[in-house]
Amino acid sequence: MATIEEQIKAIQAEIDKTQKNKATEHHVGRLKAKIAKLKIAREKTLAHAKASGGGKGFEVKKSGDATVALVGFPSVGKSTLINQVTDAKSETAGYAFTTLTCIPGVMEHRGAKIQILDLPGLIKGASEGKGRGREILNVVRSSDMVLYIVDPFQDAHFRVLHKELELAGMRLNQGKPPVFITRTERGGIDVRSTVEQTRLSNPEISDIIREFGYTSAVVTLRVDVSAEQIVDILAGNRIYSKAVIALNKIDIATEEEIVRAEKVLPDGWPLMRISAFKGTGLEELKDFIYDNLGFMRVYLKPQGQEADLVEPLIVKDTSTVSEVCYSLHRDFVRKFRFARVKGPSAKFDWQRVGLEHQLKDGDLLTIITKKS
Ligand SMILES: Nc1nc2c(ncn2[C@@H]2O[C@H](COP(=O)(O)OP(=O)(O)OP(=O)(O)O)[C@@H](O)[C@H]2O)c(=O)[nH]1
Ligand SMILES: [Mg+2]
Repeated sequence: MATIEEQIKAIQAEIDKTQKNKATEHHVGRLKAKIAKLKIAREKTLAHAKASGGGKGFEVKKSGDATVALVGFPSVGKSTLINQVTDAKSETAGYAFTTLTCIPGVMEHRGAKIQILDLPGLIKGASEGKGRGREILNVVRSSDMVLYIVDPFQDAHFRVLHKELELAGMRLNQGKPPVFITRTERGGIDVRSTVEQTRLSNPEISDIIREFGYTSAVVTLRVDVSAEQIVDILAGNRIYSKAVIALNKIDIATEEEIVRAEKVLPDGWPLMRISAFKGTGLEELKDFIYDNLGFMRVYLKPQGQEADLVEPLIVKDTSTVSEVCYSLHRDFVRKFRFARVKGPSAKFDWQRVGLEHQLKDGDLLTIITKKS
C-alpha cells in the first residue's frame, strides 16, 4: 500500500503531465480534490505525531490589535526591519538562517498596537517541512496579514515563496469564493447556481464534490467557479488573508534593478520600496501596514458614563458588535442584552442593535449586559 506521500506524488505527476485547458479542467479538478483530501489526512497524522512528542511548533503569544508575519527568503532583511519598526531585538547578519525561531515585536502606530513577527527565512520545500517550514507556515497562517520582504537582487524568488504559502493553504488577496455545500440525507448532488457556469458543467462540479466523499448535497454557487475554488471550499482549511510587499535594500539597488524586481511581483498588490538598513520609507511603511490591516476605531461609552474619546478600541473594519464584545471580554457576549450605537453605522443616535450589527469607523458604542 502506497503511503499518503506517494499517493500525493503520483496524482501530482498525473496533473503535471496533463495539458491544462477547458477540456481537462474537470479531470484536473477531480485529481486536485483527491490530493486535497489526502493532505488533510496527512495533516491529521502529523498533528497526531506532534501530540505524541514530535517536533515542537514556535511558541508565539499573540498580542496587540493585529499580527503581521514577515515572510521572505533568508537574508532579505526581515530582522533588520523588525528592529527598526518595533521594540524587538532580533539578531541580524550577512549569512542565511540567522533567525532560527519566531521573534515578536510590537509597533505602536496611530493608537494601534501591531504585533510584528520576525521569522526564519522561508525556502523552497517549506510547505513539506524543509527548514522548519511547517512551524514557520503555521505562524504565517495564524497571522492577520503577510508582509513579504523582497530583495531586488533575488527577484525570481518571490514566486517560489508565494507558491509555498499557496501549498500551505493560504489564498492571499482574494476573497473566499461564494460557494456553499450542505450535506443532505438523500437526493444526490444538487447544483444550484445564480450565474452561468462557463468553466465547469454541473455534472463536472458534482464529480469533484463526490471525490470528497459526498453522495448527497445541495451546492449553491454565486460565481463562475474554477475546479480549484471548489477544492478550496471542500478542503475547508484555506486561509484568505491579506498580503503586502516591501521591496527592501533600495539603498544598494539601481532604479533599473528596482523596476525589474517589481515587474515580477503580482499586479495590483500593495507595494512599497524601503531600506530597512538606512531607515528609508519606514514611517510610510508604518502607515502602509496600518492602512492595509483595515482597522477602525470604536469609542466605548459605558452605560451612565462619558464616552472615552481619547483611547478608541482598535478593531478590524469588518467587526460586528459581537466581535467587539469578544475583544473586550468573553463575558460581554455571554451576558449581552443589547447595544446602543451613535455614529456612522447608526440610523439614528443611540440606535438599539444586536450582536450581529456591523459597526463603522468612529462609532460610539454602549453595551448593555445582564446583571448576573
Ligand atoms: N544595504 C542594505 N543591507 C541590508 C538592508 N536590510 C538588511 N540588510 C543586510 O542584509 C543582511 C541580512 O539581514 P537580516 O536582517 O539578518 O536578514 P533576515 O531576512 O533576517 O535573514 P535570516 O534571519 O537569515 O532569514 C545583513 O547584513 C543586513 O545588514 C538594507 O535595507 N540595505
Ligand atoms: Mg532574521
